[in-house]
Amino acid sequence: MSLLQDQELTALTIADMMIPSEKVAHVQVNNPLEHALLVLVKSGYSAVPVLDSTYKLEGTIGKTKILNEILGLERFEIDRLSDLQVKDVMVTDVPRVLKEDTLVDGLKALIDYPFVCVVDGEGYFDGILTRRAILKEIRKDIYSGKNKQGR
Ligand code: 4BW
Repeated sequence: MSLLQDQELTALTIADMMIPSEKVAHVQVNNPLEHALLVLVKSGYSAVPVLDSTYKLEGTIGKTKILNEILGLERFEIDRLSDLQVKDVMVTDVPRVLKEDTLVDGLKALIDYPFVCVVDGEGYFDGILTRRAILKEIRKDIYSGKNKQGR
């Protein structure tokens, strides 16, 4: 039985469930939009975090936002991919959680977003918490027998 299975679901922290920064695909604010689209297409993710050169979280960027930005009246204006930078298109108003926050804090944030960024007290990027990670913990709890009604 894993360490996490021994813990009460509500005792779990974000640190127990997050994907650490070194395993998260990301782009930087000054990257050309073309690079961001390449990262998104190659990784297969719909959206990824945007960081500055010191690894501080700046926002997120997604495929739909990029494609909308380069969509002209009748066609995609591909040249705009090299004219624009990530900072021109990214979303900055994104929720953040801390490693020490609880599963419930993460759950609340993930109702409206597929992933939420984890930062430290100074805003440096630590990783992401995904819906998949939370759902896996809830499934584990249901099948562990602690919550027999859920069977
Ligand atoms: O490459 C993939 N591998 C696996 N194992 N699953 C994937 C992959 N790409 C997509 N998925 C699945 C996951 O269940 O599709 C869901 C939606 O993907 P998304 O949003 O629309 O690209 C995935 O759900 P999730 O694991 O809960 O992840 C939620 C969102 O978190 C993803 C993506 O925007 C972001 N994300 C997840 N892992 C990431 C990441 N961003 C950067 N780097 C990572 N390692």
